[in-house]
Amino acid sequence: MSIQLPKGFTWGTATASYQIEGAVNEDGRGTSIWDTYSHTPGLVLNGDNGDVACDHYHRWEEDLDHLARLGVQAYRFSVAWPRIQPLGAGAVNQPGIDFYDRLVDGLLDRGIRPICTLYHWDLPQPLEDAGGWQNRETAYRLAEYAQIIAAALGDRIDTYTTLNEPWCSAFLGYASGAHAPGLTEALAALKAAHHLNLAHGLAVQAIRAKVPNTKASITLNLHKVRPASLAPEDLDAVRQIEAVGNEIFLRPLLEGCYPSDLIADVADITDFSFVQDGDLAEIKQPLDCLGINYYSSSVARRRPNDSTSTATGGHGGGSPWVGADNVEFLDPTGPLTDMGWNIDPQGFTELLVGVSKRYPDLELVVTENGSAFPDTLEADGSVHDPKRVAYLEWHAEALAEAIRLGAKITGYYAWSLLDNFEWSWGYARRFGLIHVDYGNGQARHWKDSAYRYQKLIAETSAS
Ligand code: IFM
Repeated sequence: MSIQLPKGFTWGTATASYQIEGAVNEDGRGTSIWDTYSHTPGLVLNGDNGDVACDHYHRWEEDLDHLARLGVQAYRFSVAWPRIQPLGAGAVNQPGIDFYDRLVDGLLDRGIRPICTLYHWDLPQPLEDAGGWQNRETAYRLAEYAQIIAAALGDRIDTYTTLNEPWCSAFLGYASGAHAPGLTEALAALKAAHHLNLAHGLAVQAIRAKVPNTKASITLNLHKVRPASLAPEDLDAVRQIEAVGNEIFLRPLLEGCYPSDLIADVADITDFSFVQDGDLAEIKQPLDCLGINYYSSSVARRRPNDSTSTATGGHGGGSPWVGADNVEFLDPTGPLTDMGWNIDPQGFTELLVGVSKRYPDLELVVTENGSAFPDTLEADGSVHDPKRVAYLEWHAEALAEAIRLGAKITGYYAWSLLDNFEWSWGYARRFGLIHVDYGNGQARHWKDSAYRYQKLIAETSAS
């Protein structure tokens, strides 16, 4: 495989606090909605939780050494809000700040640029008790927390990302119930989406007020959906999914409006009166780059009248596809990952090129891409993961193809540095380049895919 990338292209890996840190009761950390959710019997596979996870809180130096050995230029991590403000508001917990302070300095000492996500789903539980993302006030709390982090970490951070995948926070958290806090209410999810958008806009302003020259961003998991046929009703099914899956974020963030077709699709649920005067101006802040996470694609169609399909494109009790009850997803085809997701590098290229065509001045960064497969740790410490290696190579080629076709992409972050807590799938799904031996003190072992990524970075980063 030989790929061409622009000079200065950034290779990195990504992780998230609750998925790797553990140490949930240490140094004054408060409780998050994922502590509550994962400790509720029956919600997470095998009863797993993030109490220990990869024990990154104690092993962070070793993990940074792995990053250095991989040769990445940047590392995308998230800050656990409950470590910084255990109650989600007011008093700051200095030991929490100190942890990220050390982490950031540790990255810089190794020549790795820190990319900091403020919110990767671990909302302080007291904020959820007050309504969580359904409550407009939570947006203001995120801005306050953003200001604290910006003041503490300042210009040592290369890029601040306000939110990771707000679609998941809103629609898996409040509509399908597959994620914390586990609600299944369509209106709650729509309110949450708006308040997340507002939180982003307020947080960007708070960050820039403290660190004027830093880069500000947000990461979206944009859905690549194809129609089952060219029939108008199937094309409309795709439009519906894109409206509530993508446009509900892209349009307010980048164009300062909610799309009229989305408003019509959900008219039975809400009149959008939760959007207050001035909100859209707060939300539409100039972005230095847009993060895009991509794993797979799907095929949608108008649900036939006699359909008995329960395929909703999500998991959990309800459907995340608010306002799209008349849409169904076809079962994925071809080789699937351990998540049951298809493998569609061409969809990756198309998605990136499509967004770049719409927003030609906007820099794009692939903030997550990767695959889960079952792994075997051999007696000699090796892990042979040819499927993950192939997934990585295909998507690196697809990325290069998108750039060749004109997409303005400046970085790629492999998900994930380590095997970790895969939310409602617990530890039963492994996305890491590096194997974590949970039964054996969380020992780290490089998989073949880690060696492959190291080689790819070395080959494409040579000056
Ligand atoms: O593990 C998650 C991550 O937290 C957010 N993006 C998708 C990944 C794989 O499901």
